Amino acid sequence: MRLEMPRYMERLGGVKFYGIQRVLELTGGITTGPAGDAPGTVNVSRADLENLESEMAIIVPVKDENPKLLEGVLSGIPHEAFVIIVSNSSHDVIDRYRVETDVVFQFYRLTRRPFLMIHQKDKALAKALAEAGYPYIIGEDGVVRNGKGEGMIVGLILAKALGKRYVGFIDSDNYIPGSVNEYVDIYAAGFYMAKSRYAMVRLKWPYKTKFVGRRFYFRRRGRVSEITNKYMNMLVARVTGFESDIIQTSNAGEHAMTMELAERMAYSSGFSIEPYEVVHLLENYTGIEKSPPYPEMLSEGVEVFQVEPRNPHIHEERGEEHIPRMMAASLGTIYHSRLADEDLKARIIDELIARRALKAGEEPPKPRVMPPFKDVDAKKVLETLEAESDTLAFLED
Ligand SMILES: Nc1nc2c(ncn2[C@@H]2O[C@H](COP(=O)(O)OP(=O)(O)O)[C@@H](O)[C@H]2O)c(=O)[nH]1
Ligand SMILES: [Mg+2]
Repeated sequence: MRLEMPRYMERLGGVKFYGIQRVLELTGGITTGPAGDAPGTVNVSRADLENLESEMAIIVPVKDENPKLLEGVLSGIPHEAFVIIVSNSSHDVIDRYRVETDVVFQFYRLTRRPFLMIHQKDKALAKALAEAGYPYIIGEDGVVRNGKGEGMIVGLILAKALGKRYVGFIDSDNYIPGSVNEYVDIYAAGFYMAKSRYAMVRLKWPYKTKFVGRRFYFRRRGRVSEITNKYMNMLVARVTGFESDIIQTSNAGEHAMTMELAERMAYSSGFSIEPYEVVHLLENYTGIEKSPPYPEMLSEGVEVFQVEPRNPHIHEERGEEHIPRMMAASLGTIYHSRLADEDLKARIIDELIARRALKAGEEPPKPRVMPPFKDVDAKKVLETLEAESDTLAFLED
């Protein structure tokens, strides 16, 4: 895979944000000679991608998706990567989780792909997390709360239990297996470029593609993400004193981290998890915070790559109602940041009111922050699940 080298980089204390890099070739050919290392490009060989992917877990959050979509997503994940599915699908009318496990077992029979799969509401999961010292995602009813962020954290802890060095996320509602394939290769290419042990790769969809009338319409930007990026960059300006547009991936659901970074991050719930990751880095590792939670991240540095894939992003359409809620949750992470001043807060309120995502006199929701899982005994979580879970499906090679 050949990518553009980042054309610019902004260094904020310990955090390097690289500017958007586009994918130039999905397959970059030989990596030596004139075509191999053309100036301004990075060409990562198939073998290097596969090596990195063999140490990677891909976490797929699922909630009531069409099983055909899930099957397509599985088919797109490169063979070497280990698949972890965390499902919060309902089992009232039909047992959707059962249908999903059938899909995955059939896929295993035909491809021999190892996988691990669990239901978010499994009682043994909550018990295992509580015993291992991570009760933060358990709700009052004694099981893990609803939410995509909560599912992702479950996946991260299981990836740690399996000893994976890299973790990436792929949504289960993606219609294009080829784009899934490209996303995972991009994660690997990012880790190939990274110099720090603390690296993150975030994707910026080139287009949010919709079918309008009789043809596809390629919208250049998603609405929520464009607005979140605008205010995230204002938050950056509160750190540097300079406005910039360096951050282009605030809402990147498709993103990946080294485990060394993932286990040191704090997370927020539901759909605010992705923008909160950026806020957390800005608050703690840009030099403003004199005693950050993990000083080694400040001294070694954190690298954030932002890559634009070639494939369009076509996913399930959810209707308009959840957009204001997502926007309020996203901007809430910025609004409630300790870096936000009164001026920025006022602008966020105005924006949300104008977009009917907030009523006058209200504040956007405060993110519920969950601490790092670095000191959680992840292996113990998996052992408890293997002994007690009703929903765990786990097949190693
Ligand atoms: N495990 C889990 N996955 C979820 C939950 N809610 C949503 N998802 C999944 O998270 C992904 C993103 O959700 P989606 O509604 O497509 O969000 P959008 O694409 O950002 O609008 C999809 O794969 C969903 O199936 C949840 O509560 N738990
Ligand atoms: Mg989606």
